[in-house]
Amino acid sequence: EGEGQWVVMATGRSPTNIAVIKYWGKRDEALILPVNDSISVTLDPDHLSATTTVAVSPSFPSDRMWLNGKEISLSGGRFQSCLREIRKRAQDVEDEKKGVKIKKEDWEKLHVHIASYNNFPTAAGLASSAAGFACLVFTLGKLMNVKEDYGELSSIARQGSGSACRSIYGGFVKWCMGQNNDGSDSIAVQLADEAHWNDLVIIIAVVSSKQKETSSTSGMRDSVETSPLLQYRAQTVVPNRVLKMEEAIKSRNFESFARIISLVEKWNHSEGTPQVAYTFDAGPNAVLIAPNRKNAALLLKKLLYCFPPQANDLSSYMVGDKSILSDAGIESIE
Ligand code: 2P0
Repeated sequence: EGEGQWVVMATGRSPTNIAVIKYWGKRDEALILPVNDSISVTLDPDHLSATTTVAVSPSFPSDRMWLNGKEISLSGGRFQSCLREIRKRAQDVEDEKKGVKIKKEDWEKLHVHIASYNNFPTAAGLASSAAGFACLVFTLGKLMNVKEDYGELSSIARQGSGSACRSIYGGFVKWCMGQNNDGSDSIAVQLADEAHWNDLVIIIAVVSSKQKETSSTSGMRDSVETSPLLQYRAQTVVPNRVLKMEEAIKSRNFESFARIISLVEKWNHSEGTPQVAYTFDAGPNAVLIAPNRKNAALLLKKLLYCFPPQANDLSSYMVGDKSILSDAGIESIE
């Protein structure tokens, strides 16, 4: 092998996350700074995640990226921000097996190839940008031996897509909106890790896998420009709910958790206490949260009875842990 023929690689995986206090509206579009704090649950990486491999070699003449096997353009400002911010923090790298030494200052001249796959349908509109940008930043950081902590990595991922900053951590995560104009304090922090409340079961009812008509970015812009309610939500409603939600997560109080994000009305009313919670993002697909496997199995039975998946219909149910199906006496959803 002649000099210049080597390739060094790193691979990472990041799950998507579902907000229980939503991020909606930006105060700075370029830096992606939000108008309110948000809180989310990061999903199990086995089911809804992005896996990204990044490679560097002196034989690459430019940065390139493939998403699910198809080449995509890296020219957008969001990709460029993430690449620039990670490159700036790159350190010396030594791969002894390959006999390769990359000096910190070499990273500016070296180019990367990025290959990313989602293990869920990208078109289903299930926060694929959150998993994708978190994974891109995390994996580039690994390749370039970046030493910054997760808080700093989250603020770089944020510049790819706001919700991506929350996917840097597992478990329950809060994105603090921050006060500074440069975004330095607009970072995500972990409220509780994935083991803290692992009885919770999340079921996603995929009602449509069509690309949504309004992107989150432009929906937020319209809301900021035209809605007199948005400011009220950000300044008055959310701060209070964030405190209540943090408390509910800390004490694993499902009743309080479910009340904040609303109820699956009929069932919950008939039982007197919340059995299941639900939430929607910027699309038609429902995210249902059960406090335990028993309620998750009951919920699945009710869903399949009322909304049976039809042949040639895209509706289906995404359940992380398939053994819940057998608990419910269901052989398979398809
Ligand atoms: C959230 N959503 O908190 C909210 C709830 C959708 C509804 O964050 O413009 O793709 O890339 O920062 O992160 C989706 O918006 O928007 C989102 P950008 P993003 O999860």
